Amino acid sequence: MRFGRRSWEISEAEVTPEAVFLERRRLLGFAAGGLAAGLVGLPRGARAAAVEGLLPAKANPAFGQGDTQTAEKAATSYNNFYEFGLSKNIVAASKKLPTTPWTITIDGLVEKPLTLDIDDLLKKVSLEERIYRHRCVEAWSMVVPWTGFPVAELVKLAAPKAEAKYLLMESFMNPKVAPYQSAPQYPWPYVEGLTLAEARNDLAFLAVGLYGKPMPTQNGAPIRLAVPWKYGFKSAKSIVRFSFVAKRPQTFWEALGPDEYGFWANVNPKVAHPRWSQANERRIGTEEMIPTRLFNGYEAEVAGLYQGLEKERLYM
Ligand SMILES: Nc1nc2c(c(=O)[nH]1)N[C@H]1C(S)=C(S)[C@@H](COP(=O)(O)O)O[C@H]1N2
Ligand SMILES: [Mo]
Repeated sequence: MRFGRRSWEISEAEVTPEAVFLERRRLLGFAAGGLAAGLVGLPRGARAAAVEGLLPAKANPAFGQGDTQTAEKAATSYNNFYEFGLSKNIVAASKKLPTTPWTITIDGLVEKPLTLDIDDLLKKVSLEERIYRHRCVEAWSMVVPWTGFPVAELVKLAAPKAEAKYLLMESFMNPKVAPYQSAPQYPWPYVEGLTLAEARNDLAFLAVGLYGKPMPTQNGAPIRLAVPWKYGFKSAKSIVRFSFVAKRPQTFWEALGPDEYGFWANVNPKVAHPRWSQANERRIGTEEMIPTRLFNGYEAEVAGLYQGLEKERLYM
């Protein structure tokens, strides 16, 4: 039980008729757009995210040709974000996460450790739009336009030392707004990781927008990973820390169920999950069933990363 005022609640002094009206609208879930969701509920002094001024970004035609995009409504209302609940319907709960300002730490075995606001990070990279497939380990999938920049750009900014072999990514920790983070049975915060070779692969992407708009909170605002050749749980949402480390990090899902969710988690229709087949997938929105492809169809881009690693559990 907590008795103090939560950071996202408005104080007595701020209770003007407009604020009451907007707060009620927000609680009823009406004003998903700018005004109520963007202003009410944020700590005093919060500002609009700089990403808005950078959108829409130029589409990169090298990615996403030939795929039918998933309807925006489906991709932004059917989500996995377990900090906010175990159902797919976490949109309203996730909106309680304040995402401006948002501080990012880049640390570990690097020449240039950095702590900076996401707005300042965005000044150091260039944004583009890429259409990627996304395949959840639960056998549903989608095709969406992310706006962001390659993870390789962040690696370059950090200048990792020779001893750095992995990039660890950590999601936010804020049990006051994310109810499931108070449940002791989960190893929060959500942690994921890539080898540095994977992180430098051009496909590995840090997304700050979706469908040409700032990233919706439920999809991982303000910044989330998109590694489309891997099962969806690798793509950590709402990242606050990038840490360059020598040892393979233990991830959230490995800590929970090492026999079911491995570190590599590359998509492979021939390697079943212990409890279900991975041969086919359901496209959300259309509910079409289609065959799953090796590396989610990105074999040409990423297969080379795994040469010599055939003895590892690459596909779990
Ligand atoms: N922090 C965090 N990141 C996360 C998750 C999560 O629960 N918490 N779920 C993962 C899973 S299982 C999937 S399939 C994708 C879902 O992303 P989407 O909701 O944008 O489709 O986010 C991944 N990233
Ligand atoms: Mo997933």
